[in-house]
Amino acid sequence: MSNQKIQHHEALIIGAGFSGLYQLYCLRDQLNLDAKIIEAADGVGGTWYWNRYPGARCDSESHTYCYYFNDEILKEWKWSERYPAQEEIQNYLNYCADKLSLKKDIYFNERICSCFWDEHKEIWSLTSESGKIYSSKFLITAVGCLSSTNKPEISQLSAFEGEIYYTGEWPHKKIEFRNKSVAVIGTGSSGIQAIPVIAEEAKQLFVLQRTPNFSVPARNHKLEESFHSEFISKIEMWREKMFDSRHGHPWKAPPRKLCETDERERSAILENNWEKGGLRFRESFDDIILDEYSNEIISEFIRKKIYEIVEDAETAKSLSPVDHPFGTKRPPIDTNYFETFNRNNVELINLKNSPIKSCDKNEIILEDGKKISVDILVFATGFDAMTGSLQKLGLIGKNGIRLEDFWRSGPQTYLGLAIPNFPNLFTITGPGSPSVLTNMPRSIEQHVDWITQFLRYLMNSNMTKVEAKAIDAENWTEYVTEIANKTLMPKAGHSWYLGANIPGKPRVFMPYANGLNNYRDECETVAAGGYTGFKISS
Ligand code: NA7
Repeated sequence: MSNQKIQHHEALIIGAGFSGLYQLYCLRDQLNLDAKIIEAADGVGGTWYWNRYPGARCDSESHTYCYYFNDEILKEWKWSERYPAQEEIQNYLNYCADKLSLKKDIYFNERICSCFWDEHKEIWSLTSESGKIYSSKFLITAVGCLSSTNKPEISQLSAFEGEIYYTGEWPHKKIEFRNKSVAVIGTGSSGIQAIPVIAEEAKQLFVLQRTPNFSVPARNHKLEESFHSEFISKIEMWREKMFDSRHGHPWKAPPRKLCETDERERSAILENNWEKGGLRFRESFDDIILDEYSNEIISEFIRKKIYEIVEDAETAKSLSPVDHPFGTKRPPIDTNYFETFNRNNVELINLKNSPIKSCDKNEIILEDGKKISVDILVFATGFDAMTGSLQKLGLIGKNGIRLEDFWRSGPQTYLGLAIPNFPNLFTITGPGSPSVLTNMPRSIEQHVDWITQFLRYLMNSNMTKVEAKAIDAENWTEYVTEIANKTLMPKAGHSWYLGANIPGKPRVFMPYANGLNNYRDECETVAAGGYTGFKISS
């Protein structure tokens, strides 16, 4: 029996990104709980700590991609660009953590690999990879939805003698692409951001594309000095607009259907919004994700843009998505992505024609025998999204039930916030909540506020134990699927929303697709009813 010291706290939070930092602030400064964060990295930032690849940038607009719980922070921090780059977000989160004195309550460099519910003591017992043991009454996961890197198996990858990087775990140093031949595998958001930047430096860039993706120009730009003063004079307006929307962005699709709008008018609207750029383009009409005909028109609009931008017709064809409706996979926004394929040092390799077969010491070998000689291999191959990071925590609940077993046929949650058999555990932006379909800080604040309010309720009523009821979680999970099936979202058969990018992962549409505004109302109804769907005891 080890006599190792156990660090016990009233609440533990895993992860020091947007969600963990705000949750710590609420528990410590609002509820006066003894709460700590445990964080694998040596600094705060979460997703923005790890994703430092060239071109990494947020696709929400900066003045919306930040905390709204504290007006002083909103007033003090001035964003420099329409879309913040990774470094600026990382600096922002450091500034917030310092301002709120959060770092002193974070255990850094500690990666949790096992979380065990001790039924006898009614506490969570956590073990880190370094062997330290922590325990707490309440456990809150703030591990992010896109933080477990997908590292596809490629035959003979270990024989490759060049440099290998993963966008989701980018090294904390400048990577030199000059005079190098580089291959980027993957054309999701990360690849689409990294490719134009790497192309400017590398001697030769090969883009290895399995599935072409729709992308809309971001139209990023520096923000004028006057932007900030105007913005802070209307904080309440921005806040209301975001919380009242489906996506947590401060705009809404107007109540008009593409399929009912005549051709001239709809082209004018689409052209105008294409020029505005970014995620607003998708909100041109309110039936894009609901109506196949409308979606096909907007999809075709983007395909035409690709043909206009890309000079080589064969390349344009390969870059044009035809296998999924626009917006049913997370829609990237870009700076010069399609233009990059007009450069002499960039070559598109269509893996649909010939997949990767293997590697040798300085080459990637395709099934058709083609050999691509490279110095650097960049995997922009995404994440085991939404469930991967939770499962890596080694969660074991009541009666020894393991999370990976309980979720063998797909994640079961109640509101995306709690899991039956896992008492006193809350999952910020868990599967079954709007999360990745929204502007994340808005979903995070809604979840953290709700959890904080629930813990306050428990404390006020002298209750110490809470668990989601199995039947309510089953119903919620079915409901999440039903909602998704009313949209075109499940039609992107290979998307990570469905878990289809990870071999063997069950295909279940994981995020709640009925809008953050409606979701928030549903959570409020649960709270107002005395937390229906939960077993609460002392
Ligand atoms: P994504 O969107 O999952 O994109 C991953 C890309 O990698 C995508 O093009 C995949 O092709 C490709 N991929 C994955 N595995 C392979 C293999 N084995 N071979 C070839 N190509 C592969 O991840 P991102 O990091 O770009 O973006 C995720 C989110 O992070 C994004 O929405 C932002 O919010 C930040 P596929 O489409 O599966 O054929």
